[in-house]
Amino acid sequence: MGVTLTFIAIVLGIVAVVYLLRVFELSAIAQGKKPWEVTEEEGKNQARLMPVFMIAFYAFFIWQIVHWGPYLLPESASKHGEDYDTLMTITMGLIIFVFFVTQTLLFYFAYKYAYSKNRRATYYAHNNKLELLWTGVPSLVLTILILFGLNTWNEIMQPVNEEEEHVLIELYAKQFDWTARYAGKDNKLGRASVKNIAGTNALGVDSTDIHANDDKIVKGEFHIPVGVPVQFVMRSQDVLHSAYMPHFRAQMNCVPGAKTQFNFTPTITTEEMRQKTGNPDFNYILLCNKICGAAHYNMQMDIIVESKEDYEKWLAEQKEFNPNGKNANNINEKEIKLAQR
Ligand SMILES: [Cu+2]
Repeated sequence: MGVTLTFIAIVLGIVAVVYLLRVFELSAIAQGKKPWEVTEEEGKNQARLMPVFMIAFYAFFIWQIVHWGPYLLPESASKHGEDYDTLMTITMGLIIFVFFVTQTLLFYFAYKYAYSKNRRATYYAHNNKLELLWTGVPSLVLTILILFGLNTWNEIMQPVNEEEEHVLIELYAKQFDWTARYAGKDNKLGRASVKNIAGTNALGVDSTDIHANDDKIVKGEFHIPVGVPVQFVMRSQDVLHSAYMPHFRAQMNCVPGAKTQFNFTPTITTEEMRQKTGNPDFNYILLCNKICGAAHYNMQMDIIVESKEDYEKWLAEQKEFNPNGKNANNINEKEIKLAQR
């Protein structure tokens, strides 16, 4: 009721203002004036307001940066994140520079060339040199930015070298939580399929695959070692999700029926980042960055970055998926026979 009354009051207020303006207009016409014509004095007043508005506009822009700046992400905690941030800084710097130049010109021209009875506009239809300049310069700058971006992208998306030491983790998404699966001693993830999902096996890991025996399934939080490349493989059970690890400048879609991947090398431990940010409760986080349903906001997992020794100690405490390797051998023999054919 209150909302309806407020709405009616606002509408009536607008109607009242419109009629009031109409009354002024009609009374001006009755006095022989032409209210739709802009006088030179009115034009000059508008022109004088231009620099005032420009300064207020710039002040607001700078205030926004200072006010919201502290809410931005802290420095990148992954190797590739530094290149990513450099690209971002250069792009933003360029945009802000162009913003100041073009807006200043815009306001200056509006001020300088306010209407004057004694001045006529020059008819100036075309200038090839100018056209070339303002097409050529932005094209060149954009081409350099795009090439720089493509190069950075290619480097980021390069999969981990299999020969080198690395950690292999599967991030499994479903409405509405994450599960991490470590590849275990053999550093190979066991096969998995939706057909195997049953009871406690929410990830559908194939217990007949020998590589699945030593896989370790972790919920709530997962750990990664500092300075070691981590290869992530993403899967989804139901809808599109997106694995988003903002502090590592990492994001990848999780697509039902397909595997996607992303890798990065963490460079700052959780403890170090707590000191850097001055926040003793700081935690790296894995979020879902696709609105995937009602409890999407709740889909997150903490990430702990620690020394290799601490990481290995933690991993050793986690349970293996199939410690006795009950059914595993059969399939292995079958696989060997298939391979021999
Ligand atoms: Cu989700």
